[in-house]
Amino acid sequence: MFGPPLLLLPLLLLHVTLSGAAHECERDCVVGDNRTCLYDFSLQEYHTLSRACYNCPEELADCSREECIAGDGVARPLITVNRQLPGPSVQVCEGDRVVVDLYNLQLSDTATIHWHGQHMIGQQYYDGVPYLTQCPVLGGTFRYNFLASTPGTHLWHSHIGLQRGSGIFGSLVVRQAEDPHRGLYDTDLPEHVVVLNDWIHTSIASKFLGRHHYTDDDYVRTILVNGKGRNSAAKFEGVEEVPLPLEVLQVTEGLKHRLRFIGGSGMNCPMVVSVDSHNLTIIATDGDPIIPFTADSFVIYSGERFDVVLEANQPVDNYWIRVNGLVDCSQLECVQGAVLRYEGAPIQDPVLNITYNPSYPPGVVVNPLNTDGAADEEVTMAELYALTPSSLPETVDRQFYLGFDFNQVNNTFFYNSELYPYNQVSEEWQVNTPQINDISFAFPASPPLSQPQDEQPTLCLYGQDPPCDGDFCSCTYVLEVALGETVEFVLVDEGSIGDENHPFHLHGYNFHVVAMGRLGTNTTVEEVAALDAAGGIDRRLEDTVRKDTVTIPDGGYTIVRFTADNPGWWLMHCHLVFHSETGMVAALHVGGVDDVPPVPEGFLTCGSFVPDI
Ligand SMILES: [Cu+2]
Repeated sequence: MFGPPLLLLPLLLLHVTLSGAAHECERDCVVGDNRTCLYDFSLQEYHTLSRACYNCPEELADCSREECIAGDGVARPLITVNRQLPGPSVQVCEGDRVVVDLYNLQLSDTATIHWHGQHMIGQQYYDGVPYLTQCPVLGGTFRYNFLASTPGTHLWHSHIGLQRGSGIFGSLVVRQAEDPHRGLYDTDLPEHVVVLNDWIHTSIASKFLGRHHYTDDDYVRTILVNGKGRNSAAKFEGVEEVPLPLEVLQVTEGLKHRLRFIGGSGMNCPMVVSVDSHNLTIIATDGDPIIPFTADSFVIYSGERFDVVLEANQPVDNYWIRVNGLVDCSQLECVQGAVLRYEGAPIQDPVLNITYNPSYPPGVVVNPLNTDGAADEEVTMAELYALTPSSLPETVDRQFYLGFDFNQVNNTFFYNSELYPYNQVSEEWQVNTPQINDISFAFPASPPLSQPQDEQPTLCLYGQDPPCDGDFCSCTYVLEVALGETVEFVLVDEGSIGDENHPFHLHGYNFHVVAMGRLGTNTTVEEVAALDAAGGIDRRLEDTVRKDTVTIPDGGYTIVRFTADNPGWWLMHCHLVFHSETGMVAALHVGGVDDVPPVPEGFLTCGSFVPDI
């Protein structure tokens, strides 16, 4: 096997020859035309404003050079795929085979790639979750190979550590030859895929360690739109904002354009998206089509996707696409603009100012933060309608209550209960632990999916007492479900500390969102269960939207249902990297060993080595 230095040269040559041209799989989809789509992902440490940028940002034209990542004009280390931010856009047709060769060229870290939104039915081994579905990739090459069988707007990202928050993400779009919403828009352009992410001015590892082992905050600095933006925190940092070129979405007067928005954030940065003088007709979320719903703005959380139709029905001009950040994007007033430019409009920014405004624009907002859903102009995901009709049975086979919260415990990763316990340090040193049902998830030493013969001593099951070290409980927390059972999750954000929120993501499935509500700034699983038992929670069982990522309101609940028809080991977790990497995670285990395909020949293996002494 070749080591990384030998691989580097041919890879870079390949990327040079591919650059600029669209991938052959990025095309209008036609029935019967299915292709095998090959991609090379070279994952390596990198830096903004590297030598590829020449004189950027002093010379703004240099900022658009190939392999130059300008970010918001502030120098910082990051990790990239193919020296791009976001990484390469994978845009294919339903039924295409996607083959991605992952070359891990990092100095020491491992990698995996998760195909967020693809259900991976029959191809469970390529879901990309370390220590659950595969071993982490250290060196060499790992080939992902799957059929793009879940249509819609999705994303891919690293599932190792904090890498997703460091630049290892990109869009994954699966178009259909016969899209049920085809009549609603005139264009569905590859360049109208919009990846939104939060942005800081240090490495994500530095941010994480400063937050969890020192007294740093977890505030975000700004937002990027398809990797572009300006430093909206400049005034707080006492520096000049660099007028970098912004992302431009070109539209044509009189036409209806399908725009595909992707929530690529790593930290807690829900984003309010709106377009000046235009409303947005939402036609799909997380890949699944909905009955079109016209709104003035929507909020997108980490891991979510919204497809909207924008009708270019205003005078030819430039208009702001405004993205305002909430929660940890609010302290430093994170705001970013992209330009909606009509064909024929002057090449310049819109004349209006763009300043931070965390209020929803006048009119209707879809998917607002931490709402009880009572106000007419605030429309939650539980109130929209799927395009595909459905009628769920009144009862389910299995019901799970999952309480999400920050707990004041002596997490052994951050505290030593004898030397510096939680209660003996001052408040600025007290970092709280995100948990599900008071348990921090611990990954097993080897993946139960690909090494089913291995003993898993760290496993603990829902309903059983977890192992604890003092007040800190940690294990590989598993929800067991038989193949074909109907399942309900009552997701509760107890919200005892702060007004955050948790975007919940389930691998391998999408689920019906049957209820969402808020009791107050905090609640408990017991309180929600009592309210439910007293008939205080209405579940809608007809034509509910199906999602794979959904917000849980702080101090409230989101109730989701699905049929467990996809066997395997599926991660379910808060989609914020600081929360998931500190254990706000569980694993859904559906069916048995005989229900999944055999392990691919030569698949990576890993585990502990502890022979008898
Ligand atoms: Cu969270």
